[in-house]
Amino acid sequence: MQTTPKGFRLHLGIFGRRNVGKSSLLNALTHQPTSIVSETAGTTTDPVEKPMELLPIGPVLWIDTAGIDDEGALGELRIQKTKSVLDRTEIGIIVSTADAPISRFELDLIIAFRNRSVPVIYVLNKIDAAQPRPETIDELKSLNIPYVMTDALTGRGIIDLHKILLQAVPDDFLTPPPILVDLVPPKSMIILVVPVDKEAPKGRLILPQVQTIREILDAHLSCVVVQDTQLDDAIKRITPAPALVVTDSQAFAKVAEIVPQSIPLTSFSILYARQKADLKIMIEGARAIKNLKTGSRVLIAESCTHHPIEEDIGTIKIPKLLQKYVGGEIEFKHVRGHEFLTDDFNCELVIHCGACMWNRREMLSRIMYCQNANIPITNYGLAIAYTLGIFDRAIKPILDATS
Ligand SMILES: Nc1nc2c(ncn2[C@@H]2O[C@H](COP(=O)(O)OP(=O)(O)OP(=O)(O)O)[C@@H](O)[C@H]2O)c(=O)[nH]1
Ligand code: SF4
Ligand SMILES: [Mg+2]
Repeated sequence: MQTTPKGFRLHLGIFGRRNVGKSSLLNALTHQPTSIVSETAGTTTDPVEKPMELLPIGPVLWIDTAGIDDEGALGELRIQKTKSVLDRTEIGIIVSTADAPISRFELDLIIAFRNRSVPVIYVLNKIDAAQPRPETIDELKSLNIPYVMTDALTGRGIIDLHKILLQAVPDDFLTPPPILVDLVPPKSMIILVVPVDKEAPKGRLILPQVQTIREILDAHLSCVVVQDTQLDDAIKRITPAPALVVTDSQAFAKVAEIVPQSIPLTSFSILYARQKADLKIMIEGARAIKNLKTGSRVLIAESCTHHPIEEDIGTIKIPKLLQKYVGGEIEFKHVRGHEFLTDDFNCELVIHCGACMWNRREMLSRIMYCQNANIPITNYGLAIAYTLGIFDRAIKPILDATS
C-alpha cells in the first residue's frame, strides 16, 4: 500500500496558525506520532508528509505544515513552503483554536482554496480548553464551510472529521478523467510505442506507460507494446488496423512517418495533458510557439529532479527543436521540483513535463499562476508535436472523441 505513487493519493493538507494543534491533529488522524508536537510555537518547520490508507476513500497523503503566521526571514521561507503545499492540496483542513476569531490568516487560506475550487474544512481544536465563539460558528455557516470541534489530545471529534472528509472528496479523485479508453471503440487494439533508449529506466517501464496499460486491461481492451523499431512490423501484422497508436513523444517524428495517416496517432504526454492538466489550455499554449522569435524567453519546468543525460528531453531535445523552429537562439530557464515562475525571468511560454508523478491539483495550480501572469503553458508532448508540424494530427484523436 505504501508504494502507491504520491500522484495517486488524495492530498489532505493541514494548515493554520502556529501552536493551534495541527501536528497533534495529524497524529490523532494517523494514530501515531507522525509529526513533532510541542508547546513552542513554530515547532513544525518543514511540511511533514504521511501516506496512509484511509477507508473508504483509499490512498491519501496527509501533509502537516508550518504555521501560516510564522515571522522573520526564516519564517517567510517556511510560509513559502506551506504555500507550495497549498498548491497540491485537494482538501484543505484549516485548524484554529476553538475560541479564536477567524483572522486574516484563516480568511486568506479560505480565499486561496476557493480560488482553486478546493473544498475546505474548518477544525475548531482544543475544545477541551474553551468553547467556540457563536460569531465564529455563524461566520462559518455563512461562508458555507463545514466545521468540526476536536480535542486532538484525546481524539475527540476525529470520527466527525472523518465523516466530513468523506463528503468533501472531489469527484475527479473518485472518477479521474480517463487516459484513453474513451478515445477508442470497445474491444479495440491499441499500439503503444515505448523506445528503450538511454532515458529509459533500467528493467522497468515508466509510470505513464504502466498506468496506460493498466487502464487498457481494466477496460478489457487489447494492446501491443513495441519499440519504434518493431512498429512497422506490428502495424502490418494487426488486422483490422489498430484503433490508436500512442508513442513516447521522443519518438514522435519517426513514428509519425511509419504510422499511416488513416490510423489515429498521439503521445503519452498529450494524453497526460488531459489527465493531469487541462488539455484545452495546454493546446492553446502550444499554439503560442508560433509567436516565439530569436531572443524569446521560455521556462522549461520538470516535476522531478534528475541528473540530465546526454540527450535529455527538457534540457537538450526541446530547446533544439524550438530553436530550429524559430531559426535563432532562445533564452531558456530550467526549473525542477516545486520551483516555478519567478520574478527574475519574464517568460513568453512555459513548457512543462507530463507531471506523471504529481496529482492533477498541482498542475491546475500552475496553470492558474500562468493564467494570472498571462503566460501560455503547454507540455512536452504538445510542444514537440507542434515544432515537428504534426500537431493537428496528434491532438485529433482526443478532440474527435471529446468535442
Ligand atoms: N488542551 C489541548 N491542547 C492541545 C490540543 N491540541 C494540541 N494541543 C497542545 O498545543 C500545543 C501545540 O500543539 P502542536 O500540535 O505542536 O501545534 P502546531 O499547530 O502543530 O504548532 P506549530 O508546529 O508550532 O505550528 C502542544 O502543547 C499540544 O500538546 C488540544 O486539542 N487540546
Ligand atoms: S519529470 Fe515529469 S514526466 Fe518525468 S517522471 Fe517526473 S513527473 Fe513524470
Ligand atoms: Mg506543528
